Amino acid sequence: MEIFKNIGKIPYEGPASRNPLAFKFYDRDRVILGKKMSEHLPFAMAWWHNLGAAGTDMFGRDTADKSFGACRGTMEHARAKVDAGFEFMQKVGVEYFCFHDVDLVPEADDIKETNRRLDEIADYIVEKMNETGVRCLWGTANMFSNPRFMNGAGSTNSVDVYCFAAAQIKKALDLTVRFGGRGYVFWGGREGYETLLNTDVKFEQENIAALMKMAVEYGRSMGFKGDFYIEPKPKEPMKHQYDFDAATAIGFLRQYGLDKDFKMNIEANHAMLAGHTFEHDLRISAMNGMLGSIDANQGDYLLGWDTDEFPFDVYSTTMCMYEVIKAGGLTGGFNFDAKCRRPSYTYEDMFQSYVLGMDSFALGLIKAAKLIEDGRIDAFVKERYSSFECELGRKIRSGSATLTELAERADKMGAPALPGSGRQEYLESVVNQILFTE
Ligand code: XLS
Ligand code: NI
Ligand code: NI
Repeated sequence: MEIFKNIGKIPYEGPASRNPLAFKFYDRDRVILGKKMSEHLPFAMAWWHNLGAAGTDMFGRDTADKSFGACRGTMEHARAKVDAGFEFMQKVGVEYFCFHDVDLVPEADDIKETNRRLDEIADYIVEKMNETGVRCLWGTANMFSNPRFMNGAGSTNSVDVYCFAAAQIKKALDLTVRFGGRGYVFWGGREGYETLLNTDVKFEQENIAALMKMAVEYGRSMGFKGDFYIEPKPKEPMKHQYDFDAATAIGFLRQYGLDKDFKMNIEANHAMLAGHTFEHDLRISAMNGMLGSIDANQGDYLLGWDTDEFPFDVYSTTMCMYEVIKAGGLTGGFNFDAKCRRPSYTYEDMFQSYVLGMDSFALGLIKAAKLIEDGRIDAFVKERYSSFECELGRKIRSGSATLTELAERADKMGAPALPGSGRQEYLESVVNQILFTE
């Protein structure tokens, strides 16, 4: 049964089109830097936002109807969401989806019953995947919504809750493997604290690492070849979360010997909450060989929380794609962890949001490729460090210089010359020139 009856397949019509339900920039087969746009940009639909979120906020109930013709909270509704999701992905041309366990079925009190429901829906999802060619980007377990996780999952003070979390991870990994997922995500939703007065930080971090280690062992034992991801976020829901940003998460992974199996899943809005730009966390991940996947959304500088808006800021998508291209692409993809605004409650808005998000990233890709081909930024950066291209510079770089020989050079030079202009304003004007000309 067709759910989005008045909406057909979203076509590419080009920059001059005024059709709201057509792509202006996302032309999936267009080749950029030797690869198709669709290969540069493996987009994914987030099950929870697109098929679940209905506009509720702290002050008001749902504005959108996401029942898809079924009674919510039933297995009939779970199936209707599968129907809606696959129809949506096909019409909008998105080839991947991401899910939490509890996005797929209503959760029962007893995990055995939840798991039975998950198996039932997984059969149906696999059927749809085979029919359509849609694939799974990553899966995860929701270990933050249920009251049992009020003190965290891996960081909980209750050994029973810790075991329950382990059981959920085990099942979510089973499903991810069954769906052929590229990755498995740990977003530490409540892995943090409200006050140090009641918290043993070391104990909690060690337990989180132990849980991750067990997940890796289990996943690898059953043939999961993909990446595990940490999705850093500094706060919300907790006041302080342990996976504060990419640098913190990478340090944690190295400390506990998890860095070979894990990469980062960087969310734009989370980077902003950590006081960083999106591209900062991408750069830190990439230079450590740990840029895995992206949660593609954007935040609002006037609001201090995770607003999960659809990407609109082309400066940001351009700088993102600049980092991604330079890193050689993602092993994961671009998951729209984003939701329509509360007053955007129609089916058409759901599609319109994806048109906006996909077009914003397509534009970002086109412009980032131009920045790289243009070469002025790269040339400037290279030149900026060129003073190290001397014998002593090479010794410093290779780690064989001594403090004494550097001091000898300083003794001979008098005052060093100023290190050269950073030319930020010039570089920004280059970006604008590329952004606003054909
Ligand atoms: C919440 C996170 C969440 C993860 C998956 O802020 O972004 O949606 O992506 O659990
Ligand atoms: Ni996310
Ligand atoms: Ni988020």
